[in-house]
Amino acid sequence: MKLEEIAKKMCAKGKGILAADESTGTIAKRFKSINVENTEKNRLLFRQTLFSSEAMKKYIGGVILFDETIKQKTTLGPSIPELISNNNAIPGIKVDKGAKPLAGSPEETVTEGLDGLRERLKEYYDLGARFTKWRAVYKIGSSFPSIQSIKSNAHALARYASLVQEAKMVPIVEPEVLMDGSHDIDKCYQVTTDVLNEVYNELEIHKVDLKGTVLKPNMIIPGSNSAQKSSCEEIAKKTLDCLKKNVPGEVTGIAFLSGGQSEIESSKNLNEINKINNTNFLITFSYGRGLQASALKEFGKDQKNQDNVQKAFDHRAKMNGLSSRGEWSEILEKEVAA
Ligand code: 5MM
Repeated sequence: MKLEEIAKKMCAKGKGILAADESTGTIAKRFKSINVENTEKNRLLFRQTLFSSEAMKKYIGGVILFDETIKQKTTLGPSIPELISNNNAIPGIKVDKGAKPLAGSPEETVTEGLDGLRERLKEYYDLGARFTKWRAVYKIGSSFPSIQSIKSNAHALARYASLVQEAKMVPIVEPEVLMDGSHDIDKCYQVTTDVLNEVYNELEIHKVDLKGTVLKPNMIIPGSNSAQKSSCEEIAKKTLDCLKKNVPGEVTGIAFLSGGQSEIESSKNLNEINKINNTNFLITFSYGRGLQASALKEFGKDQKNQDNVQKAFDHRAKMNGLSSRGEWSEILEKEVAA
């Protein structure tokens, strides 16, 4: 498949991406919150339960995996990437090695993982991956993000994306401006503008074909400790405006991260964005917490009750599928949940 076709399939109307690429440390935190032991067996059980649910075929275009997961064989027979492909979704892989302190500005981070990436990409392609993800993280503060952080992360994202296309996979480019802080929505807009400009400047220098990429950005929202509360209409308007002004029109898909918003907030905001989307971008979700929080709770109650875990996941995936069409409503949210 051509890269553009892969990107279109990942973000097809009514579908989105499941971010299940929590590294061992992050999944440890998630499991601790539900009192589940962080063992390889439990990680496999939780993830294969999600990947074999009804929602996969209908609402999920792609799944982002972690290195351990893409190499696992399920207890159902197929390998994890086979299980995902059998459900008509595309397996993808997180290839960065995490955000590390940035020398010269150690309170900020730069994402590492370029060394040996060409070789790792070949291995992941052979395991069935057809897209990848790299996440850069920017924090907002009185003197953050620094120019150094904006430039170094954009450069790494572009070198990553270029290598991924060489390996015939679609790069998800994820520049995440964190929600942490007491900044207002306009500060988020301004920082996201600066970040996106530098990212697309570097992608152009590194000859990345934008049609074969998916952007995974944050929405434009006030900081999580801000006194300001914005309506979903304002969030949608400012987010779409920021994307229209700063993302080149050739980009095929835009799949948001949930970034610490609640499940309902992230569905509601995505829905509002799609209601007013007058661009050619396929706009959808690439949620981790926004898709898994309720399913994780059910898993905490009883790891053997796969039906309840799948029911919770199916519901969230369906709600976000509706949001990707601008067809979600609070009535539907309650009706289906009941
Ligand atoms: C699922 O979490 C991903 C992995 O995080 P770590 O590398 O820190 O373990 C994360 O990159 C995720 O894909 C994005 O941040 C979006 O997830 P949310 O939960 O914000 O939708």
